[in-house]
Amino acid sequence: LAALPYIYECDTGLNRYDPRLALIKMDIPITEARNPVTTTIDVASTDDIVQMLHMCDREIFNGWKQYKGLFHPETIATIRQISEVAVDILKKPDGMIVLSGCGTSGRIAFLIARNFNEVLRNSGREQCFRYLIAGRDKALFTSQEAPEDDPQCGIEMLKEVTAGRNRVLFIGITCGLSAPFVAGQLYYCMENLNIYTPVLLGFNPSNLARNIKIEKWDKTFLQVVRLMENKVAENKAYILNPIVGPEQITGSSRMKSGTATKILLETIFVSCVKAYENIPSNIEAHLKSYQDLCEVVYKETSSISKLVQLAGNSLKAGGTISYIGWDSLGVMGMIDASECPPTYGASLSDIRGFVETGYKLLNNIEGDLSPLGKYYRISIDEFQSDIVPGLKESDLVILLMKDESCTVSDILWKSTCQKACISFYSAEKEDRMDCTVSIDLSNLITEPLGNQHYKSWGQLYKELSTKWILNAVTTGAHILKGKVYQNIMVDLKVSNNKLFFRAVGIIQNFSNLPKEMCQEYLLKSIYMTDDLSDDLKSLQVKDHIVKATTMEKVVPTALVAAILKCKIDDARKLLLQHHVIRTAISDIINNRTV
Ligand code: F1P
Repeated sequence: LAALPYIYECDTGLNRYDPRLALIKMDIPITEARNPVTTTIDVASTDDIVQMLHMCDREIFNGWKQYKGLFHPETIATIRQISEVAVDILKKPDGMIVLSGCGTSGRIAFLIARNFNEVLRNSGREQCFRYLIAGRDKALFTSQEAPEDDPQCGIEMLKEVTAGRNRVLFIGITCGLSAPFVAGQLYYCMENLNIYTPVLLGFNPSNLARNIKIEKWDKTFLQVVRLMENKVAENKAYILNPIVGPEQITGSSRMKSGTATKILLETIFVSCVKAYENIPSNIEAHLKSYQDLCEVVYKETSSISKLVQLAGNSLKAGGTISYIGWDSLGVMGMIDASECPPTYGASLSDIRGFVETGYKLLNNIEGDLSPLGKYYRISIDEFQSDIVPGLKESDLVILLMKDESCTVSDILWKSTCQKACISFYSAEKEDRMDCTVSIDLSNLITEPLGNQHYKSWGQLYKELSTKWILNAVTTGAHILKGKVYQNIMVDLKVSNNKLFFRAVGIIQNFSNLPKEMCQEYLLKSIYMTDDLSDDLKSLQVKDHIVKATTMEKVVPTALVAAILKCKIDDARKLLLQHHVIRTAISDIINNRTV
């Protein structure tokens, strides 16, 4: 195993493992690199899993190698400048702030827009925040990754939401500096600088932005970044890209990058709202409060790891995990749950999030989506009617309680399922719970956050604490279920362009075959054939994605076939003999046979 490449080649096509370095080389995007801290996370104890997650989360604040981090003066100056633009927008009657992204980035955009609109509403001002997410509101709950690859779709949605506005701050979030949906929007903003101030928010150095052809477009993401850099020099655009280090599970940008997105956007807008009210703000101190929060949360490592164990037991036994959350903590649960199918190939029922009053609380653009089907029924009442009666001993329900007022009906208590809670108040530990993670925020030193309208600020810290804990729950549970090999999720869904090339990189990493051959194995697995016709080979990546999205175990099958140089059908049969992907892959790699 020691001889295995430390990194895998990603779609820049440049990086090759050099055993003498045994380090992540410069030309791999940081968000796609492997984190040395977690290479043995797949065989670690639950305590160690949580500790590794903690060490990696610390890198968000401590920085990564020689790169510019969160506390770098340049980062702080850019936050301040963007915040000033936002203040200017708040003062304009026709101003608008648009936060846009794909997958997790779009969901965080939604969360922030929702929260800050609430702050504006509470102080009697116009709610000028809007969110855009590729795939629209359905993508808030279920991954809709194909529209992520469509720059034109991004542009149309941006035009639609900003129609009639004369002053727009646009923040395009793409952790990997890679999403075509956002690239199109940034480009459109640059073409219309009289109205838009574009901001690119992500976590790679600019030169590592994706430089792969975007289908149906004539630019790569890197080219858009280069154009932006010219505008940055004229103060007409901003690039906010501190480096927070590689993800705990390779490429899983929902984790550290998602956290850093939330921190940065909140810092910008807390500072903006305060400046609007003439309250001075200290950006560095605000960032520091999140760093302290990280320690407060992980102080509870032993109870978090107990929760991870419960969640792992449930998934291993074929049970489900349900998050029941009050206020925006419910949104955090919903976000965490929605990421499991694309990240871990989980089913839609494996992990679900339910939110207090459902859509009424979400305040999403398209309103009530429950007619779309059972996975869109998200209120606590719907949980009680649809889910509780069928709960079994192997199922786990986690309550995300913001304060003492949170209660669930007695039917849940009568159920034989496992029950856990995350709470932020110092109530007696609920003795009906199988596990309680209690986070004490009372000693957290936060910057004075201004007048009474901001009493909800404390909620921001509760949200982030919840994100950290739930990310640990679902990451840890899937590791325990054997979905992760070393620190690579080998059973990912090939549901967009980035993931297609990530899959090719994974196959190359473990088979040491040339990239073209690895791509062929992936296609063979997608089309379940050993003979790829010229017609199939000539299709575009987007066509392969459409086919692959609906399929199971595409990457493991291709990987096994590539390692053993066997037929696709034989690879499938070999995998069927193993319940656990991790042991299948590790047996095959170690023995080159099973
Ligand atoms: C967007 C994203 C991720 C998701 C998956 C596919 O990434 O949807 O949120 O987990 O990796 O891509 P990005 O544009 O923020 O890099």
